[in-house]
Amino acid sequence: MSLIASDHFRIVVGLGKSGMSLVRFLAQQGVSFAVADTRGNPPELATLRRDYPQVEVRCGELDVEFLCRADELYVSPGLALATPALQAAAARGVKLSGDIDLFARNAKAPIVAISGSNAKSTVTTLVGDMAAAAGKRVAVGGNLGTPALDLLGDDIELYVMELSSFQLETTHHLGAEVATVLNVSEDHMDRYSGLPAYHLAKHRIFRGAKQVVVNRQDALTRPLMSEGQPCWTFGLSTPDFKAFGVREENGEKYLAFEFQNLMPVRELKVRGAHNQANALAALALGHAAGLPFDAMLHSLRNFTGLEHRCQWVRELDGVSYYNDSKATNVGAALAAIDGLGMDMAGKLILIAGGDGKGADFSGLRDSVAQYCRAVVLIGRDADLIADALGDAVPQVRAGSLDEAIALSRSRAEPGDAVLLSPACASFDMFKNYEERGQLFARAVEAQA
Ligand code: UMA
Ligand code: ADP
Repeated sequence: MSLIASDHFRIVVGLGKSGMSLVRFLAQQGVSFAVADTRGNPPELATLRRDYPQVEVRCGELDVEFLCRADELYVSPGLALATPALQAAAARGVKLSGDIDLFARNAKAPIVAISGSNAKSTVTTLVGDMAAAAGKRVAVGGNLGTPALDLLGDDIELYVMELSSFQLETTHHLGAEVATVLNVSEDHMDRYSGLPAYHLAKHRIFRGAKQVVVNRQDALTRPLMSEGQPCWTFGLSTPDFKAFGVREENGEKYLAFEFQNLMPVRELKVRGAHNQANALAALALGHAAGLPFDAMLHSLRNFTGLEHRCQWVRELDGVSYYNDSKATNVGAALAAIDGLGMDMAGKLILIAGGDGKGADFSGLRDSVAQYCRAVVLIGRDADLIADALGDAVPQVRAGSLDEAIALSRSRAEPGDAVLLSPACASFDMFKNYEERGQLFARAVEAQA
């Protein structure tokens, strides 16, 4: 049974992946709706016209009168709620919501909800793997991969959802079994008025959550909790009650729960302290969702990491090359620089730059000074990064990724690592971060 009123009229605003999943869902429920998109030719227009020719579509500038014909607008995550036409419709009493609200109302199995500035995809994938290893029929998606509404199914036993701040902005109630904000650092400052607004959007994930998971090393991840609400924590420090962390015994480091060692850290295949934190977060979420430790540890031992996240590409002339193209903000790049640099101070050549989304790059300066031999800057915001780094290390500019690789190669010495970790979005030079990472890996592999 659908949990949406059928006598109301809706408009789906945005016709990308989320918009198309809304169209499929609403059509299946027999709800009357139309579609609008600010673009002249949105990505799913041809699919919509082919599969749902009867649905009215308005492309181009949003028409407030048209929007006000609806009781409720389902706004795609790519469209800012501050868009004047949306605000005008809201002022006239039209409700603004999104696909995650509808998903939450219609999901019959428990939801593990994961947000954060970084590590969402890694932790979501890990928890999904853990649930599958435990024999659960699990659906994994959201901001990562399959849109939420396309995951709904009567046979699903657990939903593991990556949720972005954009999706959470339109989410009024989620009711997750367990929810977390993994970490909070500046991102998407071209869309938010500042860190407080971004933080508020992320914390909507806790609405109606039965249990929460908190990062002990990041106070901004801690929600306001009701009395008695179970709270599990994770962090790299020694764990106490209801906590996951790292314990050291006889010179060996272990992932641990409370006072019990779970597995040696060295058995993880993913590198860097940030990935130990990610493994602990996944364990905390999985434990809260009722997954057994043996299945979770089996998944952790086999997890080799996701593409474009601190991924080793090859060794050339004694130099290792890493693709961290998914580092689209300062926090992610710092995790890679610190994570790799810890074992090789002064031996990193960092390739950074692109579309900075209004970020403040000064946070990079100390780590770059400590761990990098040189920095090669690319893309639109190269000057902003150069100014923020000052004279921390030698810098050079490159007009293309190929040139950046050539310049890095000429500066690297045996034992060094070249790290593409841009701290920026890719849209000024590439289709997306995947294309940037693939072109980097291919160019590195082609080097003779
Ligand atoms: N757009 C318009 N006019 C519109 C609607 C959208 O110009 O009327 C533009 C937006 O500015 C945006 C682009 O179209 O740049 C895509 O927006 P969309 O809302 O149509 O996107 P979808 O195809 O529905 O994809 C969205 C998520 N995209 C964004 O949040 C920008 C996808 O996350 C997600 O996988 C998908 O829903 C399914 O849930 C991608 C992403 O980049 C991976 N997310 C950001 C991130 O991870 O940093 C938040
Ligand atoms: P998201 O889905 O939140 O973007 P990903 O798992 O795709 O997260 O990783 C994005 C970037 O963040 C990658 O560059 C990765 O190396 C980096 N990263 C991974 N884990 C962490 C962490 N715990 N803290 C900060 N950065 C991280």
